[in-house]
Amino acid sequence: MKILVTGGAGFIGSNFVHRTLETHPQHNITVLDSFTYAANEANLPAGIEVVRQDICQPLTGSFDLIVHFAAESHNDNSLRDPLRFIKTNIEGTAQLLEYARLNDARFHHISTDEVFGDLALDDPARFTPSTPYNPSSPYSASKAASDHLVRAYVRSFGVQATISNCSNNYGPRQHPEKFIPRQIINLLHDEKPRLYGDGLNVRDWIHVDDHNDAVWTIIEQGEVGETYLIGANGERSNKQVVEGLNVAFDRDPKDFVHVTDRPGHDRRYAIDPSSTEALGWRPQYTFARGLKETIEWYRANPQWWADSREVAEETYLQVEKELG
Ligand code: NAD
Ligand code: TDX
Repeated sequence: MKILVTGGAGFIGSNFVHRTLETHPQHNITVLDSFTYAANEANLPAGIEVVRQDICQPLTGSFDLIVHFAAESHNDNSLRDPLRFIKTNIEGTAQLLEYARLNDARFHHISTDEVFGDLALDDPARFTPSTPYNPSSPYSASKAASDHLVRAYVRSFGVQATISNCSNNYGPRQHPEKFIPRQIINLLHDEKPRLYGDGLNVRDWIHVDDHNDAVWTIIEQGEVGETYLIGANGERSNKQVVEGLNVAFDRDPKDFVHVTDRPGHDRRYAIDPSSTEALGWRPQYTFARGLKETIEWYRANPQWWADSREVAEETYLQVEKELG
């Protein structure tokens, strides 16, 4: 197949490209990316074909399959500049769906568990494909809208599309603005991890390779028109994650600081992954192994994160001042 990977220079998309070269070398990959602040040239394997283009522009060329990762992906940014999220995540997805409609291309849409809103800490429920949508931030609302567009194109035009909603990813090549890399890099500088609010918010962590293997399972085994939820039974509070990181750096587990909370901060996400497990997929990573390898990756690649970390920390400083 000729595969177009949108957002292939970002975190999950680039890991998908690397993984696909290992596990599905028979396919031909093109990356489409507009190289926003979130992209990194060094994420791309040598020799890969790249189209530098905004997904809001009409797509040309001939592709059998589009795997659509490109998005504005950071909640904190969506609180400062929501319209950028509406444009890329909604209009950009619609533009790619038009290509799929007119060219009869298979489409896989990468989405997030955040479309379902949040759960209370003591709620026994987890998200399933039939959980009603209830997004909280401009980011998650724009992802929810993009999911609705995919379903509308399946129903109205017969586009051959599937959707996956995954929980929080971690692993190599994740931008230093995100929680786990930010704290690892703080610790590499002998600085304390920074927890929003009380630190009791829960995220359901999955290693990026497990996510991408699930995406391939859905592309190959999934039913067109269906939605699949991807998660690795990895619920942990942010405080637990930070304590584990401190231990990995031989520090006092309680040596972190609380900073002003994110406005509208979702309390808990939790995925019931049985829809994807029914296709035969299982996660391979334990959180302990994944975190250890991720720490080692950041330790070994300071040139990859030095510049983007500086910019991200300047922005965080500004946000902390604004939020008081
Ligand atoms: P990322 O921010 O690391 O990468 C996004 C990539 O998209 C970047 O390379 C960027 O340059 C590109 N991009 C952004 N706007 C573009 C535009 N208008 N045109 C072309 N390219 C553009 O994001 P990520 O964490 O890798 O997330 C990838 C996808 O996975 C997103 O759709 C996100 O909603 C979804 N997702 C992420 C997570 C997570 O934990 N990170 C979890 C579930 C789902
Ligand atoms: O410094 C921090 N301290 C902190 O406590 C940062 C950056 C974050 N946090 C908290 C906020 C969240 O509860 O950690 C948790 C994770 O934060 P993020 O890495 O910003 O991720 P989140 O907002 O949960 O969203 C992520 O998962 C779902 C991705 O960024 C989204 O793209 C994906 O859809």
